[in-house]
Amino acid sequence: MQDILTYKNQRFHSLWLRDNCQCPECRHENGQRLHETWQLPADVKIAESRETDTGLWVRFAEPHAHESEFIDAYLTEHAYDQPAAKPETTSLWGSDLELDSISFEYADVISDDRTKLAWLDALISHGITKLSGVPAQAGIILKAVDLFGFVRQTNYGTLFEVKTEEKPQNLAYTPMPLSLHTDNPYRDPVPTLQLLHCLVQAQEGGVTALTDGFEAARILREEYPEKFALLNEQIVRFRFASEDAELEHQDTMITTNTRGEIIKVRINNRSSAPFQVDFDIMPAFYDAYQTFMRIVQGDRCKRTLKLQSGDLILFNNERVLHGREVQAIGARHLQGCYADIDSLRSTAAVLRNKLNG
Ligand code: OGA
Ligand code: NM2
Ligand code: ZN
Ligand code: ZN
Repeated sequence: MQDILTYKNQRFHSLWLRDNCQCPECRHENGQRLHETWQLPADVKIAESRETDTGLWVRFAEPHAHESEFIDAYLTEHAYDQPAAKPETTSLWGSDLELDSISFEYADVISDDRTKLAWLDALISHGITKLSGVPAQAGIILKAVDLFGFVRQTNYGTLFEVKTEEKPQNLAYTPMPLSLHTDNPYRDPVPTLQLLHCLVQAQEGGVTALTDGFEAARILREEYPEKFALLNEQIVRFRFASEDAELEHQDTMITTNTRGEIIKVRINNRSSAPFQVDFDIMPAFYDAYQTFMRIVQGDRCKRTLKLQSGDLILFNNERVLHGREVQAIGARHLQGCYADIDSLRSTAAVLRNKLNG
């Protein structure tokens, strides 16, 4: 049995307090934990405690005697009894997405840290951003990645050229329309960010379509909970095969965490392998998938825009689906690459600390 200590109306367990001791024996100066949590006495008791000018002082009882001090802000920030509601960081959007809220000038982003942070924060909240005025030069896309992280190389290269090819290994390299999708669901792990930079726009067609997959999944869950459950539970396979690659991965189309929050969407018509759900479930599974795609492709969710030469979109590839509408007429050339969102979040956090002193 653990002791319970109440500090400013928040209860804390004795083991939690012992585990989070900040003394030099328990924490390296870099902040990393030195003791092994699994080796702490599960029944550690509190012998004595008092509120101090700065927070809380605790003395743990023999035979595990130890003293800890916690500053007030630490306990407030990490309280788990009645935790303060954390500000919502995800802004779901539909076809009414305000382009202003996600659009930035490249020149400002590279010269002004506040604009750069606003750009990264927009990616975190909306899952998509657009930069204008990115020089229409081959390879500049890698400079854009350098602003927040690292490129993720794949069998498509460090970066890939989205233009019509003679013998296209992927429908992306044709002028054909592409229904809304996330890239590379056949990979493990899936690249979490994608960038597309428009060098040359088609005379006609080649319009970009975007859907917030989290919003589409939210609508599916609200309107058809059983269909949501099928896409959330049934495992499907994605596959890509060419001369030099054979990639396969299986997972659900909509992934939730154990709290039921939608955290990943995986959709790619071109690369879906034959469904192999149970015989009795197959008809309902198709119905759920088709219903979800009607929501994804429908007027409530889908936002279209035509990228101009010098535009670059950066998006969360596990959240925002992208597509290409209408056969492209005339030369069109985009460059694309993948990257990962953990480094983007880190860059934003470091920048926020720097700017806020
Ligand atoms: C892709 C893709 C979009 C476009 O290459 O995967 O979605 O507008 N391209 O060409
Ligand atoms: N390309 C553009 O995930 C996919 O297969 C979409 C990816 C070929 C790198 C296309
Ligand atoms: Zn300690
Ligand atoms: Zn794509």
